[in-house]
Amino acid sequence: MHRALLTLVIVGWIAADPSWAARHDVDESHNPKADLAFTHEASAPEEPLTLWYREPATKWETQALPVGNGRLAAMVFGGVNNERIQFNEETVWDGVPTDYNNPEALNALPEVRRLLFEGKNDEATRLAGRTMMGIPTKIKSYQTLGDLWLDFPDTDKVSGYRRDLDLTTAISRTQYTVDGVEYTREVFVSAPAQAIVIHLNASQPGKISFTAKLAREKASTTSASGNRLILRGKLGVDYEAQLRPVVRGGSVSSTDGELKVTDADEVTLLVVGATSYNSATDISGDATARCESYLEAIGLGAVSEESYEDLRAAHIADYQQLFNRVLLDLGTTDAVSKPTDQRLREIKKGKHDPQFETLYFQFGRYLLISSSRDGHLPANLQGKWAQQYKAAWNSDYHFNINFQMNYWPAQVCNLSECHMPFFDYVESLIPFGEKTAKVHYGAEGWTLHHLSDIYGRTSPADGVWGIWPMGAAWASRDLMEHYRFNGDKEFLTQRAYPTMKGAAQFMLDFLVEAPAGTPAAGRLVTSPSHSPENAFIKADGTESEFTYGATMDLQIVYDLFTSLLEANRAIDPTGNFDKEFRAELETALAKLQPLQISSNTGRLQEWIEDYGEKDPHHRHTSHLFGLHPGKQITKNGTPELFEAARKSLERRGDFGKGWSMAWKVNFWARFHDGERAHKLLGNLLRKMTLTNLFDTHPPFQIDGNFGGTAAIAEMLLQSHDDGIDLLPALPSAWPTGSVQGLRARGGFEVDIHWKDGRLTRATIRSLNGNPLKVRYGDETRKLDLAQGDSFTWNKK
Ligand code: FUC
Repeated sequence: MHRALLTLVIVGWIAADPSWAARHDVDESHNPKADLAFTHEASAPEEPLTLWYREPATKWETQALPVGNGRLAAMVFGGVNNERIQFNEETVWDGVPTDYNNPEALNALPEVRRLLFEGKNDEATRLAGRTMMGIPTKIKSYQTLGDLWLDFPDTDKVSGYRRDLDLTTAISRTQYTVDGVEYTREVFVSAPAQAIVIHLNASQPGKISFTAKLAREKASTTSASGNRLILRGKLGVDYEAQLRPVVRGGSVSSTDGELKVTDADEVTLLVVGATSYNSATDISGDATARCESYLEAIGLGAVSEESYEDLRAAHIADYQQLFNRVLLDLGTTDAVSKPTDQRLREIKKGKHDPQFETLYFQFGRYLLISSSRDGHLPANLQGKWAQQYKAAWNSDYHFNINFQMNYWPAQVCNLSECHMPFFDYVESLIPFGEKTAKVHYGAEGWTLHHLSDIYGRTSPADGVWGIWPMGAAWASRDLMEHYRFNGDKEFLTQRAYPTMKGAAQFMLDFLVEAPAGTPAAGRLVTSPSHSPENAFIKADGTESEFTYGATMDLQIVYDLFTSLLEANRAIDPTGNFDKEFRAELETALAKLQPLQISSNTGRLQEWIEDYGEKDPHHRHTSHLFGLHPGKQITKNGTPELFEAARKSLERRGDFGKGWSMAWKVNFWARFHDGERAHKLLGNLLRKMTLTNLFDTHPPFQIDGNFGGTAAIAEMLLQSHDDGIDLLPALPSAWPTGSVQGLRARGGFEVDIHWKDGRLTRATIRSLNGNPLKVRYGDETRKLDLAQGDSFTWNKK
């Protein structure tokens, strides 16, 4: 019966638009014509930092290539008879501004705590599930804005086909020959022009003909006005996309919402998009006016080759001022001349291809620049690339690892500007988090739980595992990291300190003294608590995930409070700044429950009690937060905890979801174990990387890309442990190479060259004039460097 109904619906929909539906599948099986044979003879692009393929993409998730400018994003398929370019705008997000708080929560809190301390975890879970969740429990999804479809005259004779994505220019290119005419299509998303730019060219005049259509399966209308195509609709926000063609030669006309270009010499299509979203509480903007103003600002009148070249040059200049800052060379083999999908297949079979690791690293930097630009929203679970209406985990912001992992490469990979959207977004949540702190916990300061959207969600979501009020404390550490890397005192005073202080005020109220009879009696602990999103087995054999004082919480609190003390001293070394609050932090730190090493296993305990493990290989390795991204556990500072943490990591194993594996590479780098780090990096590439180099959870989730990129940097340079470590985890797979332009805490830019597995030369430029302490193996150098000066360590 369901099937019959579905058929009727589909038939009805096709009947409404027979021409379009007949030509296009709306799902990702938009195959190039079956009879189109690809000859696979195209040669490699000159630029080795290029992803390239000898057939068009047929699958959005695994094959299409991402382009973006931080606000707009697009996935390019590179079809010959028809092209699909799916696109997003960052605020096309279902839902409306909502007060998500639950006024019942606070009443239940004392009882939930009592039950947890008495070991009645099940009862606590049931009560908290009924009373402490935000309302509604779920958020809605980030969504696609639409598709641009281009239909070309059918051909079955194509040669020299290649599609690629050049990471040095952020341009995706499709090229092929039909009947002796060479066609070239370039797609990029310009930040200066705030538009998706599609340029079609041919080697002979008058050879470009196609129809273009904007489409969105759900909730939209499409129309043509003049020669402009318009797609319009409403979720909570109004959304709109407009396409304007700029054509040289031939003719252009529009009918039935389709644009027809005939016998043109050259065409540029400009696609802009916007919504009515202004802020988490205001969605009253004018999407149409925004689209029009974007197009007007571009101002291409009659089009000449020059005007496209100007747009292109402005885009490249804008992109390269970020991308060109870091160069990496891990060695090159013959594999570099092969298509990217073939290389990945060979890597899966065990082939060593170090340039592919460089490509993966630079792809991560590319993705961050393309999905996170100053003035816009930060990168979500899929960056900004989503073709769905209900994306996996709503393509939201997950604060119990995923969102923070997106930003791990930002500072060290010299993209500090791309970190700004994270800070802006986190700060925008403070007023909502203050309300949640009051309503749910009766606490001062601000808090947020394991996920959020663009409508100010800070209360617990999804299920009881969402009652994890640690998000603000963890996220605000990124602002401190920005200060550590850049030394910007104004940022520290005006932004980092107040954001962290608010998170700490909440924590000071939220922490409770564990009662007599519990293992932490008299100590401060969090309650309720989770070790995201793991469960445990108690001595009586019962299972739970809900407890008090999970190790990760204690580490996050330690990290936040010690960061605030560091910030306090940096703001005023004489000790006169915010004295009373500093004293409160010091008192609380002294009373905080310390980390526990299991007397049974020698491992760092994940829980306050030495519970049994429900899932020893669980994807989250939350209790090692203090090792990475935190710095509570270090080789020299806490050797016993360091050893215990290593045992915990061994126990978790060498596999995991994409992001989980990427985190483990970072952990092994912090253990200075280059071989193990490289082995897991290999696992990430072999098991969790799609042919377009997207990370997969599965499905596609971008955190693993960013975590993997950060991990490669972490293997070459670390700066969290009182000084700079050069090549702390260099694997034998990268015997000779160099990296230039990485950034280190303290305000340094670092170039490193190595040969036969040994450092040959490092140059460290001081950006802030801070004293330099740099280590290589057992050797340490300490120097005073003035701002702008550099130190070169020659070890030939
Ligand atoms: C966390 C993880 C899942 C997934 C989701 C987006 O909840 O546990 O594996 O990555 O975030």
